[in-house]
Amino acid sequence: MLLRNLTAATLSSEGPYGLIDHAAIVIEAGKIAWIGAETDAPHIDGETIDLEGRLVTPALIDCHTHIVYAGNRAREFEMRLEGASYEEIARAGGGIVSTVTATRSASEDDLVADALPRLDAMLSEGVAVVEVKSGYGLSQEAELAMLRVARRLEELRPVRIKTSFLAAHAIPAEYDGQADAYIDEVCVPALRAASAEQLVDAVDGFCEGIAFTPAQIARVFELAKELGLPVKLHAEQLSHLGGTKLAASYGALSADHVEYASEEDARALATAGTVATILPGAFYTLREKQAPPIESFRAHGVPMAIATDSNPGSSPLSSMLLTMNMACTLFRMTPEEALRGATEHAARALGLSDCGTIKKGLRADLAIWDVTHPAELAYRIGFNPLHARIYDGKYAQ
Ligand code: DI6
Ligand code: FE
Repeated sequence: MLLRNLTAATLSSEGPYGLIDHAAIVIEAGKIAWIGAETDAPHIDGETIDLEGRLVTPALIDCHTHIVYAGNRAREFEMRLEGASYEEIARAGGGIVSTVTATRSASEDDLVADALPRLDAMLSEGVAVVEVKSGYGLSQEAELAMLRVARRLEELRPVRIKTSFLAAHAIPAEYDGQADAYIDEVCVPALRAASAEQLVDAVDGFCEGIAFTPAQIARVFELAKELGLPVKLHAEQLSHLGGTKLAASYGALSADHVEYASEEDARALATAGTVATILPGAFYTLREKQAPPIESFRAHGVPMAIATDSNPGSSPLSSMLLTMNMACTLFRMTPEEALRGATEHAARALGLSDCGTIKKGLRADLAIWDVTHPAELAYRIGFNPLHARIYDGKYAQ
């Protein structure tokens, strides 16, 4: 298939956005076979499609989500508007733990049905890869169920799902005050079991005052290392506990949130080659004041990904386009950083090297937009200019 009469934001060639005007793309067997100026395009036997000047980018990647869960937390939203903080609600047994109760009592079929509309919202904005975390089960059985549901989503839609094991997300009521016992008796055996069932692509944790200490997370990461699984971490979201440095010391794929990360943390991420995943949806929802140190990340050359953090509590968001806008407006990232964060660097945050830019040999996962310049993607609010999505070399929706 030859796509012609388009502008390509390749993110891989020279100049801003790796832009190629009057471009063409040849797709063969699900891969980019050729990309360049249309005047140089090779002759092909297959179908030719005129894109009438539209913009083509790599398909978007949402590299941090919690879309598998039951119920919602609209009541908690009301409580926060009445003055309660996210942490107070969590300590009073609401928050994550209330979603755990709903998720444990749902069947796997129910969880699939609940997750699909959230996934479909993402796909409708040109997303081709979604990371999905466990973490609302908090028992071996319920964590494995969540991961099985995540895997099933991939069979039901044209999308790639990458799973992260996140049993170290919160302390369930039955282990109240016994975080160490929860790590040893639930997280560790559940990770062994989930890994044996091939349900785990990466291992995650929540390093925070209301969750787990760096020492507790390190025990989970040691097992991940033994099992040969990459790690990532919710770090420095609400306070500075040292999770970012811990993640970097394990060569993590990413450290996520990182609002309270320091200059030294930025240096550690750069040295380790760990991506900083920026999650403006949670910052916005919780009306946080501390913005992540974007300038330090820039100065030290830390690759920045952005993601929705789609979850029922701190980020009931399923729009990568709105996330791109928030990254610019709230954190002063540039529209080019936002687009790279939603593609190139998001791929890296998932350990994927076959997508995220438009380059010969990579997967033909593309988004075709009714815009003329890529900055328009981050600029509009609540408007979806997607014309079509190409997944695995085929038009998909
Ligand atoms: N940080 C988050 O933003 C989500 N999990 C986490 O560790 C919040 C999850 C929730 O509130 O349900
Ligand atoms: Fe999260």
